[in-house]
Amino acid sequence: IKPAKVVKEALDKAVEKVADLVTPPVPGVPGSEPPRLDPPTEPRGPLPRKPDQASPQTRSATGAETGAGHEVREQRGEFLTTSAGLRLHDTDHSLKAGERGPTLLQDHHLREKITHFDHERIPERVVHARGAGVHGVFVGYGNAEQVCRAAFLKQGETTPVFVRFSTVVGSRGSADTVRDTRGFATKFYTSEGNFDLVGNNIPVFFIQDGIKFPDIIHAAKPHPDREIPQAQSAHDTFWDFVSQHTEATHHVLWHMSDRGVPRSYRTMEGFGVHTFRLVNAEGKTSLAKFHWKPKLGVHSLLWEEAQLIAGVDPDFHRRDLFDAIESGAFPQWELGIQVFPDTPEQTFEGIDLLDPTKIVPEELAPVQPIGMLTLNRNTTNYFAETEQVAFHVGHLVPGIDVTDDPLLHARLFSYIDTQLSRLGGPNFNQIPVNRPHAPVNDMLRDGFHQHAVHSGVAPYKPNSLDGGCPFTAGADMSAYVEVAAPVAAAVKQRKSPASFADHFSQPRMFYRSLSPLEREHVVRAFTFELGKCYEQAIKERQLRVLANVDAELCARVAEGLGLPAPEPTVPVEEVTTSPALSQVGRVWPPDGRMIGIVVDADDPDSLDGLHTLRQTITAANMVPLVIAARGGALEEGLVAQRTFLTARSVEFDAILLAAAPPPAPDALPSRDAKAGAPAATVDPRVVLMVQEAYRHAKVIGAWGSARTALVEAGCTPGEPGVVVGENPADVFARVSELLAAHRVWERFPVSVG
Ligand code: HDE
Repeated sequence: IKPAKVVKEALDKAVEKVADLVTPPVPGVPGSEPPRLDPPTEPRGPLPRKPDQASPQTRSATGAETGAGHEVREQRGEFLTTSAGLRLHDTDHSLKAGERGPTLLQDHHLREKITHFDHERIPERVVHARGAGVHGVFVGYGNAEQVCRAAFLKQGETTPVFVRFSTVVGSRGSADTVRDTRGFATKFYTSEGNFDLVGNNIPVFFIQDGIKFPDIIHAAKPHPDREIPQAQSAHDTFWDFVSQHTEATHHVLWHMSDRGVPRSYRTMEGFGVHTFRLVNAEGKTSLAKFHWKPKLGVHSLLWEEAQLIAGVDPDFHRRDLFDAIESGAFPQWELGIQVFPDTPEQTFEGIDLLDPTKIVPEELAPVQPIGMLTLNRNTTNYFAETEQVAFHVGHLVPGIDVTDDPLLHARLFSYIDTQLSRLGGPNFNQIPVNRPHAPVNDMLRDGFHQHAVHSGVAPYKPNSLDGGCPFTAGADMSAYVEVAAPVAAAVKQRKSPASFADHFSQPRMFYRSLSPLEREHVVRAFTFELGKCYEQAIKERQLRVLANVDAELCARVAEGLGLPAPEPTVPVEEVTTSPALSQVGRVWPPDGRMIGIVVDADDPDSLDGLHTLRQTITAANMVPLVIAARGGALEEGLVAQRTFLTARSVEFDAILLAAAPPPAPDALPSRDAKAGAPAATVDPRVVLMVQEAYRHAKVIGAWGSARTALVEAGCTPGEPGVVVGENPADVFARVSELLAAHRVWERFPVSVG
């Protein structure tokens, strides 16, 4: 038996052992379910897995599903050891001269433990520091073969992926729901090598040329003198920059729209932003833009909700993603492409395809779905996977090539460079989460954190000593061959093409394509952000930019700031709108929504029908959460997962009232009580929950005596989105229908349009 075989067998056994440990219990199978000591107080009960999304487990058995051969370190070995494998006798007391010290320098375990701890942190990403990563699979539909030869797009081809969502500006510990662009980076571990699609949830970018990236980021990051504000664009330096750098205007419009505050990572679109060049098996090229379309629809928070959540649950998006996957409600996106002919001009309908501040409206070039992404496994270790994953726009596969977009070219440099300091050297592709699943046979050698023990003597080409190995592959053997795209004979210069000069018509198209209600949100966002600036000159300059976008937008923001609205400096021409840019007014599946159910722990009548209601909600792929004055078991099989102290309306998409619970002793005094008005009959925290849900245009349902709580909160039973009925089933049926629109938009003074 070869030693390598023994090691492999031992490793396989270890992996099996881990798999046993993480295999989820099978309800009803004796011995499979762990013994329960107390009624579960899990935040969310598991949702049934959808048949077409079945996965044996939510976490990968090998710890990271990161390719073959890496070691999984269990926390379960028999004895605690040092990193050199020495069994430890005591890890709580340092070695001292006598009980009272001093401590002896010879204590190797103390020094190793502390030294390692001292170096646990690595530099956070300079941008996109705050993120959440998960594993999944991508299945190609096959239809892309006409334009792209990439193997992972072939019909039925299943490719493991790792996706990391992120905010851009904030530090690693910042809140999830701040107004910001979101990163949507996908690593496809394809059979031909890794392909990284490093995109955002906004289809355009602040700058047209990568050389400006440090400028926009320095402007958006906290002020260098006192390092505030954290994870915000509402401050002077950001607006100072974008008000002078008008190519940012289109991105800024998206940033100020509802896209800047997504409801969930699961309800975000994703965009590759740049135009890529695709090549099919015959060598024919096309230009294309990548899109991710969420199956759950595109939904956002309201700004007030986003601000509340940043305090109530700063991990809101991260938790939402993790919980959804843990409970088997696997989020899905379709990958789509807009395809354009690869003409010498590289324009489409007059739009320069190399300008990353422009989109091509879907009405002009429909997004054609080419595959499905399903995220179905959470990480086992945040640091090992999410923190150490290294994406790179240069990780391409045969069939996908770059264009000359000057923003993309700077990125091609940046993404390796940044890992050298972030991940400590050039061998970051050997970190498990980054390892390709395709065989690697490079001639890169040595360097910090080298994991491979390379054999052979000739890591160079040509060589004869290693038999000339390895050989280069032909284009017909999945080798990557750059497209022989012509490069214009030109003089060297620091200049942008004239076709990059129009900075206002697309922002105008975006703004005017939104419903009145979404436009209202844009107006308020600008007014809020500029209202946080100290410098009058910056506000005035940004108003001059807005005047060139849309007179109404400019006038309304100016009014909010108490400043005069300036005249435009360019002709403000009519534009054709793109209805696909609006995210309201459509019907979406209500899957994954959080339904809060308020009960009275001391009133058994309020628990009537709740078992069935919870099952109905779960069967509809939504998540029921019972809220009571106190936690724990309410009756056999029914547990309060939230209390009036731990729940806040912003966590839920709809609130159901099964009771109007009286004020509990730990409730804060209400204003009414102070004013000497008749004592409140409903717990003030429930009243606040209903009032907030109402203000945030959420559906509210009540049955039986619970209607009192509605009335006490000032809601009129029967008005839009305030559903009353005799029993939970009828009320929930109506609530569920209304959730398809995401919110009760009629409740706002401005309509959806
Ligand atoms: Fe990035 N970007 N970027 N970026 N970017 C990084 O790479 C950079 C740009 C995006 O989850 C960094 O590994 C430059 C556009 C995402 O790990 C860094 C320029 C788009 C992520 C970097 C851009 C993105 C990054 C920081 C202008 C949307 C997070 C850490 C030329 C299409 C990836 C790292 C993750 C991360 C540089 C512009 C998306 C410094 C120089 C445009 C989603 O290399």
